[in-house]
Amino acid sequence: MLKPQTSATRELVRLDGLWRFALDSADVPEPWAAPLDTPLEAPVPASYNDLFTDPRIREHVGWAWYQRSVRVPRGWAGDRVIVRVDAATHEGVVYVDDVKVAEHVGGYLPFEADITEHVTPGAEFRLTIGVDNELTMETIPPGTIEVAADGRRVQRYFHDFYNYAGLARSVWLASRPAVHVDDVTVVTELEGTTGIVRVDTVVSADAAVRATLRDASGTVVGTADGASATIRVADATLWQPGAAYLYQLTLEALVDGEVVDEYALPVGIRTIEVRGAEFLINGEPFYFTGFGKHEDTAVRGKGHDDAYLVHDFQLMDWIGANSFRTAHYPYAEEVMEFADRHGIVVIDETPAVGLNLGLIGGITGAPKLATWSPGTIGDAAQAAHAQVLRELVARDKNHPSVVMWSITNEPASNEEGAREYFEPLVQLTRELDPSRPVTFVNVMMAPAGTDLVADLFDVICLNRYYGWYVNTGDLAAAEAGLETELRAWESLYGKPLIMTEYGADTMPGVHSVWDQPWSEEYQTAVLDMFHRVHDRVPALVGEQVWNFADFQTSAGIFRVDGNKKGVFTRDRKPKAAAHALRTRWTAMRDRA
Ligand code: GCB
Repeated sequence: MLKPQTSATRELVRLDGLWRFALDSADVPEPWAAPLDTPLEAPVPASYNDLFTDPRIREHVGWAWYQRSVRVPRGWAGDRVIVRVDAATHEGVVYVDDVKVAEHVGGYLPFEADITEHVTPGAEFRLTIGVDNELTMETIPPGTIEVAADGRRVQRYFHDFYNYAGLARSVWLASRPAVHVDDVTVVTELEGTTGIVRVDTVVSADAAVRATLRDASGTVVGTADGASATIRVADATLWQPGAAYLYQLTLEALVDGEVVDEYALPVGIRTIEVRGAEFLINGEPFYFTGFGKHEDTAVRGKGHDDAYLVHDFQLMDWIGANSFRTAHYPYAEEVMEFADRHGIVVIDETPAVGLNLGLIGGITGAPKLATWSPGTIGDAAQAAHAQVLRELVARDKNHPSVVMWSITNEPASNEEGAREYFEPLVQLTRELDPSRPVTFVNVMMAPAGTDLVADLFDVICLNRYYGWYVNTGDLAAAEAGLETELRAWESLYGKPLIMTEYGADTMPGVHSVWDQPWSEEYQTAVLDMFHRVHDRVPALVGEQVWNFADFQTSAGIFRVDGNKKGVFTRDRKPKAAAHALRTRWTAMRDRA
């Protein structure tokens, strides 16, 4: 599904702003059937949880309703009218007046509906969107719902970030010609200095296709006719980490020689290859520096915000980072486009986090459950996981910034059943996109030798907490343990390794001359210890600190108003470690 845009043949109205808002209630069985009778208004985009002071809203489990009226521009007569929801967490349903027009499961990927038959150009309609935040053993990510003694439903989940819900990204009304460009896949290769741009276009009906590629100054550098086209660009300017260059591809659908639709998308010419234990971008070894991030800010929750987008990328540039992982779910498309334009490398992750019931059991002392079983993570979750992969690749396949798919974070890859669960999903990812490597993020409890799936992947990502969850406060033991482990991965697989999480919770303002956990000095010392080991292990091709910034989690005694492993605070102030990282990473950047 292509992102809606304005073009010579398309128009777009952003439906962001304040919507009427209400929790689901037995008193109003059909909230879409009339104007919502509610004192509450909620902004779109934003998670709803932290907006209101009422704890029943923050901890609500189930459906919530957003509603507003929308006028269809009168000039849209003759076109298709589309509603597009960039994300509804975790399940969404859309009504136009009394008619259900769309349903979608999965909280971090877009969906749309053609509503032409239900609306009139020039007239208003009532748009109602329901969002359901429930996580079960059949959803990705998974969760369980318990019923408390007082009858309240309580959502439990196995991942370490708050279960924010709502319409956290934009909602759009779009026009599109009846005969239109429906999809496009762009893959680039290099032959010497010539860029090869392969373009596969899908049109909605019988129409001819014309592709035109322009350079950044607008000069046409190539054209091609047909749904399957190849454009050769002599002396191509490459999309490089830290030096983005984007060509502009315009696709036209033609009927009887007349242009009926036009769709444009930026194209970065670059190659990705895994060779032995190296990760190559444009044939050059690439070393990832940066972070596992989150979409998380005060008040907005996971609500997308362009000011934070710009500021976060500024801070990543300041600190010398060249990459990040979209931990632990696909991010807003605005983020991906920004990375494309600014040359930031992205490991694009699905929301398959928390597929590890032993892990949570270990921490809470609750009985351990087998992760991969019919009653826990079984066929239904696997089907949901496959669907998320299809939708993620469909959405993000054309971003030059995306260099690799991460299909899951910290699954129970040491438990029986892991291989049966993952093998078809890796296969599916490769079929969906043969042009990018596939990785997964390995958890500390499944080291080399006990992990059952790592050989299926091109690159092995590791989250390790030596010096924090193990060897707490003992950095000498931590250093020895980390090096021994990395050497084992290196010799067993011979594949590139990336440290996708390492770090320590840190309260800004806590200081110590000793190795004291929670102090700013200790966070720096843990990172320094990892860096000494990273520099000694050749197969280690990247380091992404956990986390870019502090973020909110569910309530618990392991967290102090959220996870404090940020190098920046939640409001983006640097802790001492930020300065140390800046020294290391800017020096590495200057040497590259
Ligand atoms: C992890 C998880 C991440 C947590 C982190 C932590 O391994 O991947 O989601 O937030 O550890 O801080 O415990």
